[in-house]
Amino acid sequence: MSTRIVARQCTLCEAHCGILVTVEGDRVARIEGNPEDVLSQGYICPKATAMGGLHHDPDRLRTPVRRVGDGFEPIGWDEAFREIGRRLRAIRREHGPSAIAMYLGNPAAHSSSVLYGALLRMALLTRNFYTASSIDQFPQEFAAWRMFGSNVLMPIADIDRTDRLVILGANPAVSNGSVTTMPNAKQRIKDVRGRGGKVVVIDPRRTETARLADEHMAVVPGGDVHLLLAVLHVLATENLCDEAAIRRQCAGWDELRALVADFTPELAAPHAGVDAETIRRFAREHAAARSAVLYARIGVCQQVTGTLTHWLVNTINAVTGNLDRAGGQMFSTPPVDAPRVGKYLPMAHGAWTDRSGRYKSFRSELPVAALADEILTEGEGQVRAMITYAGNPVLSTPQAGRLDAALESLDFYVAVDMYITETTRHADIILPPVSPLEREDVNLLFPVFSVRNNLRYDARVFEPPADGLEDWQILARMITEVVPLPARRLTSRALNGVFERLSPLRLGALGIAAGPYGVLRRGRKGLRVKDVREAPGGVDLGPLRPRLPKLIGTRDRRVRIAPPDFVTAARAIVDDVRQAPPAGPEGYDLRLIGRRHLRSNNSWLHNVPAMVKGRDRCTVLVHPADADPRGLAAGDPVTVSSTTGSIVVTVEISDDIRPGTVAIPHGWGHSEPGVGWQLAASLPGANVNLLHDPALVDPLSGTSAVNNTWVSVTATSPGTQGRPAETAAASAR
Ligand SMILES: Nc1nc2c(c(=O)[nH]1)N[C@H]1C(S)=C(S)[C@@H](COP(=O)(O)OP(=O)(O)OC[C@H]3O[C@@H](n4cnc5c(=O)[nH]c(N)nc54)[C@H](O)[C@@H]3O)O[C@H]1N2
Ligand SMILES: Nc1nc2c(c(=O)[nH]1)N[C@H]1C(S)=C(S)[C@@H](COP(=O)(O)OP(=O)(O)OC[C@H]3O[C@@H](n4cnc5c(=O)[nH]c(N)nc54)[C@H](O)[C@@H]3O)O[C@H]1N2
Ligand code: SF4
Ligand SMILES: [Mo]
Repeated sequence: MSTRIVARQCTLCEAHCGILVTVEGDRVARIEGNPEDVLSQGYICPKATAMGGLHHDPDRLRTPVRRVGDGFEPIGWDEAFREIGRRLRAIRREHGPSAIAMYLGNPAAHSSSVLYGALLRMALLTRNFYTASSIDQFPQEFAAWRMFGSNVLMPIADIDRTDRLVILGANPAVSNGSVTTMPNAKQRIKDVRGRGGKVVVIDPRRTETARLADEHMAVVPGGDVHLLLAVLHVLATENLCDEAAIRRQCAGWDELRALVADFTPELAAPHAGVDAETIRRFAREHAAARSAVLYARIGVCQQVTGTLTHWLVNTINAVTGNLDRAGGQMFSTPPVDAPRVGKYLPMAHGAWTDRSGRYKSFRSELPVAALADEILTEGEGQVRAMITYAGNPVLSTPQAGRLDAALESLDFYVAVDMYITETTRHADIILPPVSPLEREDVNLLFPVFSVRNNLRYDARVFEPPADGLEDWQILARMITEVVPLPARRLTSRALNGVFERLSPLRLGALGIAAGPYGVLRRGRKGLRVKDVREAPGGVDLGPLRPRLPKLIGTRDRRVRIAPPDFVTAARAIVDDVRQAPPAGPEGYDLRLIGRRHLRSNNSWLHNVPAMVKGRDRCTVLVHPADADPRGLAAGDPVTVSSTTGSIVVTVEISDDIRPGTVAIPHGWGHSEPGVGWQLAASLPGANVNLLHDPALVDPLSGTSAVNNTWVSVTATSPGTQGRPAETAAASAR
């Protein structure tokens, strides 16, 4: 049996760790870390082996399928594309372009095929475009856009050089970093302390990351905004800021100082759940550090205060002189210089809204919270057809249990996915791409957010099957089907011919050639795709370098630290601070937040045996002080209810979680009829998004505030475990 080893990356999460895949015959025998990888240096997490599990998974679709009755039957590619074109064009003719909605999910961003996803979105000319970003990093993009003039300019925490790392609402010891690509985050965090620095984690749960830190501050969910406003108060009133940096870089200091003038730690404490003395000490220590950086991620994004919190994070970094300097918050210089061109992208917040007028478009898309309504609400502008690409919104977005019915009601639904999931089971046609190990790629997105500038390469481990298509090829064919073409029979073939020559890899090579390291700038010494192909660990392009003020998209090239709409929204918080913190609706006395597990990745690794062996993962974590009065014992099935819905899961008791708060992971609840992932369907767990009210969003960015749900937890009778209980909203609406 022949044995070979192929170097590439694991593309499951943003870390994109370098892996060495040992292939024996036609099977993956082993996946190990690649010690030569310039960013991950041999590190992998337990999920890496899932790359093999996915490839060999018998439940993974290998051919397009068409719905017949309650099941699916194989169908040829040409027939599938013809049918898709015919149906989508007819719907557009009759109801207009916005009758076709598109949803783009997280794994799309992990291959360059996403470029074709963006092109398809443009070809559709629909207002109904949705992505997972509006339950993820939208607040970060929104804050970056208003402060730096471009949504691409989400600053990166320079954690490899900082003397003080403060992490809010992120658990990189498990997630390995997001919007700051940092493979082996655990070691990088330990290294901060190893070189004499300090690490502070602000999180309602004593997380795996908090355990690595010097200090853990168990903030109340959503209390970060109070905490940070009070920190700013101390920094401003005790003259602890870097005035020279503020004069050089920022605009709005006077407004900001006025805003926080009376916002004392004593007033903030009951809202933040952190005592005043700790807040004062935190601010002083932060200002005294040689370099210091606040790094915040989705824990605070998924809050009604998501954008405000990210604004305050960036602002504190700026006013303490830690923006655009080593050890602070920085911007990358990636091979395709997205940070430089980002400011030319149209953001046009509110260019259109959903039909209710509640959700504004941002970045040319609508918040996903509007999706079920846009399909179900009858009348002018109703969505009649849907395309999903690499997403599982039935499990990953709050829709009050209505998205199943909504998808089922569509005239036509086509999914680009390799599994029959809770979402794609409603499709008329499913188009599966080849497995990740069958594609060749150079990912140009994550170097934009990496802790070091780099370029890395994904080699094919297996040749794709003769009739296999990559995502971009599938999407290109769909573009051909939906763009208006004269003499379609003749011209569509010509257009396909053009697309086939424009693989994302080729387009990427052009981008690299024109980029800061490329042959067009550096001549013959410039970086080419060929160079990374020949460097099995990729190419290191050095540490992050200062890039301001040039990069900034604001007119005077200054950082807006007091955007008027942010100040107005914060003013309301300041004005209300003397009132008692809000309580939940009658009968709901616990706050629900999310949680991620090292062997799980959102909704879609649960069919790989090595990822789900061992204990039930979809448990509700409850503090003993909350479990005891409710008579809950570890391992009991319990009913978790909100005003929106209710589910049954197993209880886990731990003092790692802040009293009054409970945590449940998302992406579970696979036992719906008709799903194709057999192993996943056999597992316990329920869909936590049935509990979250879709109407609860960050009012600035429209991001779903899923870390802000009031719930009750009650003992339940055994035997109902793992099944969604009755969904209140499904009957109420
Ligand atoms: N309550 C709650 N909800 C959350 C979150 C939370 O913390 N709490 N987190 C949110 C976040 S951060 C995210 S990113 C979203 C994720 O939400 P989604 O992106 O909607 O869903 P995923 O679970 O990532 O599902 C990915 C789908 O893509 C398919 N897929 C995988 N690889 C490929 C590929 O290469 N090509 C194609 N065509 N398909 C592929 C998989 O089979 C799967 O069906 O969930 C969000 N939802
Ligand atoms: N193993 C694994 N890795 C992953 C993923 C996965 O599903 N599994 N998903 C990937 C994806 S798509 C993403 S976007 C990233 C996300 O990466 P992270 O942002 O690191 O995500 P989480 O692990 O959900 O961490 C969020 C933290 O916020 C805390 N939190 C909740 N509410 C609040 C609050 O109000 N304030 C504060 N301060 N903290 C709060 C939670 O307790 C939790 O510890 O992870 C990626 N990596
Ligand atoms: S951290 Fe794990 S899942 Fe993420 S890229 Fe690295 S090995 Fe893959
Ligand atoms: Mo995400």
